[in-house]
Amino acid sequence: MKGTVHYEARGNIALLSIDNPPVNPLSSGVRQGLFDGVSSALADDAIEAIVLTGMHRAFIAGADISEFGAAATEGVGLGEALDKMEGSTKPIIAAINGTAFGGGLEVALCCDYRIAAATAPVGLPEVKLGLLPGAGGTQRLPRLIGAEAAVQAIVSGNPIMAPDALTMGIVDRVASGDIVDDAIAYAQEIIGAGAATRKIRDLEDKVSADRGNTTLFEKFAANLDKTHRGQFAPAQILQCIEAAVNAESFDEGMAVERARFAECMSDPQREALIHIFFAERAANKIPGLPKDVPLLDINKGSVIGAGTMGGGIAMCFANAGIPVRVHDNEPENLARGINVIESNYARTVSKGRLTQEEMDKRMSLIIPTENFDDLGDGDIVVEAVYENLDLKKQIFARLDKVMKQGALLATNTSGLDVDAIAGVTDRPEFVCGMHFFSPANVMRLLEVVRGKDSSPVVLGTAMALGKRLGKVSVMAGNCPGFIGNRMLGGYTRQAALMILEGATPAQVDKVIFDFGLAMGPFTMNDMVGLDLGWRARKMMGGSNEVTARIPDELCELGRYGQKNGKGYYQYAEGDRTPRPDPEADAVIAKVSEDLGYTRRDFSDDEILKRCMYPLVNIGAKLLEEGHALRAGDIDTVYVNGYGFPTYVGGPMWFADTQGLDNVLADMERFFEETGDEVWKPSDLLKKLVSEGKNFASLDG
Ligand code: 3H9
Repeated sequence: MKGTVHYEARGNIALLSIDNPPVNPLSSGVRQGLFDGVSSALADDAIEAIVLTGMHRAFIAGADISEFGAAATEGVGLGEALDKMEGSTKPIIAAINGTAFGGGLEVALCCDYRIAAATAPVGLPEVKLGLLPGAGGTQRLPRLIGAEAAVQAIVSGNPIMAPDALTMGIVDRVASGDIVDDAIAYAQEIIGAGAATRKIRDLEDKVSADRGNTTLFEKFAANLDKTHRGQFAPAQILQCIEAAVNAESFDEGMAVERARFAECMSDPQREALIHIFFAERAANKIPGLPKDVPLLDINKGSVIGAGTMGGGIAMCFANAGIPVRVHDNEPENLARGINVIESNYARTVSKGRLTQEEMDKRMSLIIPTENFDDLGDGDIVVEAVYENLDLKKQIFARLDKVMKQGALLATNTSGLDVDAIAGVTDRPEFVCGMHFFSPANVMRLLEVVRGKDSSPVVLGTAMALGKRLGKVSVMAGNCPGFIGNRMLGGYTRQAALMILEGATPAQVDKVIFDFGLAMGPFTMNDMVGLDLGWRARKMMGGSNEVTARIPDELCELGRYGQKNGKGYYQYAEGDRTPRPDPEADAVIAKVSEDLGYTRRDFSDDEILKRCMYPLVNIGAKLLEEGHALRAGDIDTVYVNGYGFPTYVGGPMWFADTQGLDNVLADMERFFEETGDEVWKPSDLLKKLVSEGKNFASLDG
């Protein structure tokens, strides 16, 4: 069995300590240990109360996610262990030493009293895995804190820090000293006062106050489309909490929870979300990079470029408490960049998500400098100037002279050749790519790009720094566009071709929006500004690409996108809603005719495949070449950096769910119809199909 619970009699108190490192999920041995521990304590007349705590860094991280979908597990079930606890005639005190998430909090809710360390987060994050709390959480939490607060906590799945949990009534106390000592002292108080048990299932007043209040649930249901569009679990959660309020009895509510939990368990979204959970963690593990590789000490950072990217990256350092110098060769840009950072923080303060004191602290960590040489004492420098290889090479040649020995030299290029950049230095082993996504202070993804000479120390340091900055880091090989942007090229190109062939921007965008992305490619282009690409192409003497013709024509007519109210769509004054525009549609039809296309109708299914399957095929090529280490890494990139719906699991997972034989057949058909190289199926895809395997099988 996996994990255990240690039993220790401390006078009249039984101390149960959960031991399943690193985060104590409720694996078989833990469930069995809870059951046995409580049984032993009940059988011993000398024991008057039980204290339950976690060893290592968590109380309990929840059910053991790795057991989901596995064949029948050993030992007692969680329900049996919880029944044993709830049936205890001796009070049980949860000593929440660290994270109590999901089933972990549900265990604590089956205890009679709860005391938490001040730093411990509690919460029911099951929704993030496509699930709902299935061990009584949807029934007990509303009884403890009321239906409205319970809906907010369970539908958001967000962690609640112990002091807030105390205010909400989830815990009874916050420890001021050692959590176990304080819990034992608390237990003695409870014993002194008569050793009363206190079962949440018997609390009625909070839920009866809301009985018959349908507007409460209607209000939340109406909001789900905004907060959790396309997701299955949130509506199920509402039904469970409604049952907690309105069902005849606690047990009847539990039956609703069991039924809804089973529905979530068998929903494909659950599998996709758990795939992403493990993929994000696996991404940190780099084959050939020993876990104990000595890392560079990063105590001070330097950033070059005070534009949107540079400013956002500097904020990442400051947010993590790392002082950072920011340099821009234009003093006005530097001043503007610092102002933007300040107003970003000020906005967060005004929303109540940051204190003024914390903002001041972070601002004090960001040190602007007009002097390039000042950057030299950074343990790391991140170059974040615009995408121009020559410029980046010039900067790295200067950095090589200025940066202290042993510093990590990173480029934030979004797709240029890292080896060419490293090659201008005398220390290419200290160079790698660190590709942040815009806005860097918000987006979770970081692509760490491995140059041919990047040393394991440098790569390990960049990955670890990513974690410290709160990022999900993925290692990418050095190829044009790395993982994310290389794949994206295929997606945007197909979208552009389809509107030449007869689809409309609105139709393509609707298919992509309905699939779960925040917006389709044409709304996105209008938002970014069509003129950016148009000007860049002009500077290079124009483009022969057929896909450039429509945006170029639109720009020639002064249609730059949202910024001036018209692009692929038209926009009303002060409103960002894209509305189809006959003038733009006429431009599209004309260009399409000029280029000799015969316009035809597209089904939504074809549009989706034409947009998604290039991602899959290019992703497969990246795997084949070794530029992506795992299919899960690619999925991690797409859900964290490109707004791909997490509940679909990323493009490679999506392909698996479609059946790779079907995906291959469609690609072969598209190749035959268009001759476009992107449809030439990768060898890896063909091999997987011939072996009856899928992408997930590659990751083990
Ligand atoms: C649930 O509880 C359902 C119930 O309501 C109903 C049941 C009937 N299981 O993230 P880290 C592993 S659903 C198995 O790097 P951190 C993780 O894979 C669950 N393994 O550490 C990693 O393994 P490895 C509801 C788990 O300190 C290692 O632990 N609970 C689990 O940055 C370290 O993880 C959740 O959704 C698990 N539950 O963050 C909580 N959790 O080293 C999910 C972690 O081999 N977990 N592992 O890569 C988390 O949010 C974070 O892991 C946590 C620690 C905050 C706990």
